[in-house]
Amino acid sequence: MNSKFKRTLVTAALPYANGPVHIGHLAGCYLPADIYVRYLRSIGHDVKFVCGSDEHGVPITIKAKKEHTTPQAVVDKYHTIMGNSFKDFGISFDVYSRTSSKIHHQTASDFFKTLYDKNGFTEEVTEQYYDETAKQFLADRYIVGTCPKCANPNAYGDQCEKCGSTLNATDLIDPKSTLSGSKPVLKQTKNWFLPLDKLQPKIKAYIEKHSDWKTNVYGQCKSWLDSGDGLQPRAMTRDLDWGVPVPLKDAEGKVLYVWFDAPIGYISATKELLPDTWEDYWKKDDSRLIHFIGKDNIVFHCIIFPAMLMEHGEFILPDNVPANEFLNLEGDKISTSRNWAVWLHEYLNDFKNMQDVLRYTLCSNAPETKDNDFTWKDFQTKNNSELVAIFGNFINRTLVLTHKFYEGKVPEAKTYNKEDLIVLEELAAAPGKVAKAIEQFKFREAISEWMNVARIGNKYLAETEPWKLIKTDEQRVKTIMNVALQISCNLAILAEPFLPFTSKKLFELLNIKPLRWAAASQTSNMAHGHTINKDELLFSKVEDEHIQIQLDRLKKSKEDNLVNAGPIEFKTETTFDDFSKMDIRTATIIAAEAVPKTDKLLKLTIDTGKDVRTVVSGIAIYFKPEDIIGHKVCLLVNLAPRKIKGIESQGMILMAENAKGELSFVSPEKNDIENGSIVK
Ligand code: B3M
Ligand code: ZN
Repeated sequence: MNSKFKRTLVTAALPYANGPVHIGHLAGCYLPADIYVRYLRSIGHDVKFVCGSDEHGVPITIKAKKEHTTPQAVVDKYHTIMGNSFKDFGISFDVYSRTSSKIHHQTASDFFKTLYDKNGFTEEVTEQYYDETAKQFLADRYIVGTCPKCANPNAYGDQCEKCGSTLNATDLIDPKSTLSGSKPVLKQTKNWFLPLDKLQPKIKAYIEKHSDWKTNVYGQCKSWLDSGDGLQPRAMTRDLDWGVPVPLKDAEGKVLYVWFDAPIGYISATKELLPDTWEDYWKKDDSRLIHFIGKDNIVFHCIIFPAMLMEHGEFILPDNVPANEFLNLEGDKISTSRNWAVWLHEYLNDFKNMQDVLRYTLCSNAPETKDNDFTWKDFQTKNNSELVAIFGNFINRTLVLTHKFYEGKVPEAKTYNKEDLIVLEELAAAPGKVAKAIEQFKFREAISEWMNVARIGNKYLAETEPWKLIKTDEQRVKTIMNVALQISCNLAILAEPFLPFTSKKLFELLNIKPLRWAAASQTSNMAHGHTINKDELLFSKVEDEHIQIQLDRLKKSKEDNLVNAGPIEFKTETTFDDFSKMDIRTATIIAAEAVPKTDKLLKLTIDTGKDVRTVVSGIAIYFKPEDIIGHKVCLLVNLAPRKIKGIESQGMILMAENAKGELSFVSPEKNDIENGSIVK
């Protein structure tokens, strides 16, 4: 551990509270962060581990719309689900906070105000996209289009997930509203920008001081800084109604940009945890700030948040940002909307008390330097051939033989021979090797160094064969079993960061209180004469049928996705009475013209058989006026009239719309059916 630092604050990305946690999240940042923190605790370092739900931003409001509920209801639901499953999985946050909390609103609001008072923002009236149908500004994920940098057709208004660029919605080529599918219009509005262009030299100096960061992280930062036009000013406020209100007089209807408020969530969470001493972790030069994140969050943590902190002036800057790449599942990108994921809460339910098997699999296969794949087959192999066959087998043999030969009492090692000494030396060197790898954020290497200790133990027993030797050399067997018990104990110590449940159980079996890291360089933790507890299996085999259930579930997701190519869900049940209130008639379009100054609307003149009326319809993108004159349609005739662009619309024509937003008329099959016929 770098002794320059007296204390460390570790953060893990605040997950959006719009869905449960899956293995991609775990492998991306929560598991490595937890391993790191548990290790620091074990060496006695002063560390705090903070996280919480990210409850603002467009992903939440989109989810609320989709589920016909409020953003608050969405975040309440997922905050609880996520918090519980992290806890059950052994992610040992000191606090799991949330950004809709009062303390966070206050902290984020004050932070903004401080920057504002220091002239840290530029105030700009710019043209932002606006959805005329939904009557709202389109920020961030409300808008998709083609990325100007890599041509990905599904880039969001704030970021392209393909090339990682941060974008402004107005950069997108061919933008489309995700609310209505329509082409948005530009409308003027005032927002506050962080002048990243002006801050670029400072940010560059900061990044270049950290060339020791993981290559994937440092490389990404450098490429933004060095790319053609460098950093661009970025709006830190949005015209939305869900978020932390902008604390200024002339900012009604505006909230802080979610990526402005979310990282401040780390500060609020620390305040919540340590109301009196939180500043020690954020403001003292001998404190170290480390952000564990996934690769899609690099720019926000390495450039934007540090820029905010620099401008604020009172805070230390992140010392490291160990970001992982992505974890795929069975060869395919993990996707919430396609239900292509292993959900943590489902795993915990299907594999009771097997948290550590997933922790082991995810850690030994973590996407540390490149994207990686999780497969159920590999999960099974890691369990059966490593946890059961190497580690579990070694521990079990040791415990069983100790009971068999010595009624559970640790025998004394009087003299060591050469092979014992080699093993003991390797054992004493192990904590240093594991620690070094953890401190360098090389968790795969760290866990494999740990498993090596079990390998050494297994090999030792296999070569010394105490079960045979007991007949001829009782004294020698005492030494061997003593060594095996020391190995077992040190395995329990070193396992704690990775496999906390197993570590705890193993200490219980050994009948000793959990020991800290430093004890693992000793080879005498198990005192002779001490009685261990009855042996129990630490791991059992995962059978093919367990794996098959999971594979079948994924197969079903794939099939479901093929059937409903679109995410259109059915509405809730209604009654016949409600339906029969609608008066729908057959009718004919007799005239059509575009509504001036709009690109979506047509003014239609319609013959209902009883009267001729005007209907304004948002179909202009798909239909030209001249093509639809004479067309038979179904018309909702008793819809209350409403004014659209100053024209009174008297009814609504029925259209079919697919998931892509394409429209088709719903017309009577017989073209000569009389106008005014009832549709029922
Ligand atoms: N909620 C994005 C994510 O969940 C975002 C992270 C915030 S960290 C301050 O990937
Ligand atoms: Zn791109």
